[in-house]
Amino acid sequence: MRIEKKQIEEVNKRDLKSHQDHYNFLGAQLTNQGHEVDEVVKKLSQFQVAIPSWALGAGGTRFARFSYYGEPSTLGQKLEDVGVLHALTKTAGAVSLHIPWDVPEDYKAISELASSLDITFDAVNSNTFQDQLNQKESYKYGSLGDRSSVVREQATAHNIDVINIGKKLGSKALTVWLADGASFPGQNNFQESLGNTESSLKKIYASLPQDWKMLIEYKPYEPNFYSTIIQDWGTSFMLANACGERATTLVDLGHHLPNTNIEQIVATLMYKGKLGGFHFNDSKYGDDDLTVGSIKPYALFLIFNELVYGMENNPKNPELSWMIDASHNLKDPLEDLIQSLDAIQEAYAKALLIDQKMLKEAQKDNDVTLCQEILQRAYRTDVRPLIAEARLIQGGAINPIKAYRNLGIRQNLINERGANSKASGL
Ligand code: LRH
Ligand code: MN
Repeated sequence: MRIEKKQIEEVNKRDLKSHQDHYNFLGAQLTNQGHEVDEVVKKLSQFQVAIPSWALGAGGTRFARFSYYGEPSTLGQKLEDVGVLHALTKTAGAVSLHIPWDVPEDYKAISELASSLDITFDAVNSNTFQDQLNQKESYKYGSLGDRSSVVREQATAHNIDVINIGKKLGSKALTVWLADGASFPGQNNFQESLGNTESSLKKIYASLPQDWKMLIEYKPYEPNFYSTIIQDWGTSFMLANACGERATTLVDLGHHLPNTNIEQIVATLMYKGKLGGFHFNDSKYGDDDLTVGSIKPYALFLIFNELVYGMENNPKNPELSWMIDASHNLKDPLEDLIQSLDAIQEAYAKALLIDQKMLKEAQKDNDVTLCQEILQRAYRTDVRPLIAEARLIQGGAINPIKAYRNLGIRQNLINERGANSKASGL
C-alpha cells in the first residue's frame, strides 16, 4: 500500500484555511517574542525518527495478545507501513531492524523498496534474549555475560552477523540490549558477569566498521527480576568508555526505576559526549512501552530541553539516533506510532521555544521563579501549527490521524493482506 501525494493534498484541503490562520497567528506571537519561526519549522522538518520494525503489529503481554488486523507479515510489508507513516507525518524517514526477526531475503529489493519510500536504515538490533530454532547454545542464563565462554562466543558472533547485515543496508549503528542477569540472589557473581560482558562487548567493538557507532542499552529489570548486568546508565557509560570512542549509551525512556530524573541522565551523558540515542516511549510503572507523551509529556519536554541545550553546547557528543520503541496492546499500531511521532515533535518544538539566554540569566540571579516561568511559557505554547506546517511544506498531512482514517488505510491493509496476517516481533 502506498499513499500518493495528491491523496494527502485532497484530505488537507478541508483544514488548510484554519491551519494557515492558526499558523499566522502563532507565528506573529512567536516573532514578537524574538523567535525565528522559520528556523524552528526547518528544524522540525529535518527531525527524523526511526520506526521499530518490531512494533508494526499488535504487541502483547504474558497474559494475552489481541491481534490487530492487516498486520505486516513480511519485511517488505513492514517497510510499506513505515512508508505510510512517513508519507503522512514526514518525520518517520527511517526504520530500525531487529535481527533475526527482520533478516532481508533479497537485500537489493529491500534497499530499493526503502529508498522508493524515502526511508533509510537506522541502528540494527541484535537479539541474544531468545533462542532461535536449531541454536547450539541457549541464552537462558545469559549471553555476552554468560559464565560459559562457548555461549559468549556464540552471542558475540551473532552481533558481528548483525553488523554485516546492517552494512548491506547502509545502517551505521548497532544496538546491543542484554536481558542478561539473575532472578535470584546468589545465582550469579556480579563481577564475573560484568567482566564477561565487558570483554564480549570489546570483541564486538573491534569488529565495528570505522564509521559505525555502538549503542549500549541499559535496563533495570525484566526479564530478570533480581539483577540485570547492564542495569543503569552508569554501567552502560562505563562499558562504552571501556570499548572506545564510538561506543555510546542508548536511553530507553521506559528503562528507569520510578521517579528517575532522566533529563539529568541525558545532560550527564551529553556532557561526557557519550549519549548515542533514544528509544522513545512512555510508562506509568515499568517498561510499559506506551505511546510517547501519553503519561508524562512534561518529563519528555524537560528531556528535550537538555537535548536542545546539549546539541548547542556539546559538540563532542555524536549525532543522536532518534528511535521509537513501543508496543501496542490496544491501539492500531500505525495510529499509535503517529501519536508518538507527534508527541516527540511537540516536545522538541516546545523545547526550541525555551529562551535559553534568558534562562541562563535567571539561573545566574538564582531567580528560581523566573526559571520556571521561562520553561513553562514554552511548554504552555500550543505548537501544533508549527508541527503541521513542518509536515505540510514537505507534502505531509496537516492532521495525520484524520488523514489515516479518511483514507481508510487500515481497511485497505486488511483487504490487501487479509485479516489474520501477523507481524513478527514482540
Ligand atoms: C528491551 C527493549 C530493547 C529491544 C526490545 C524489543 O526492553 O527495549 O530495546 O531489543 O525492547
Ligand atoms: Mn528499547
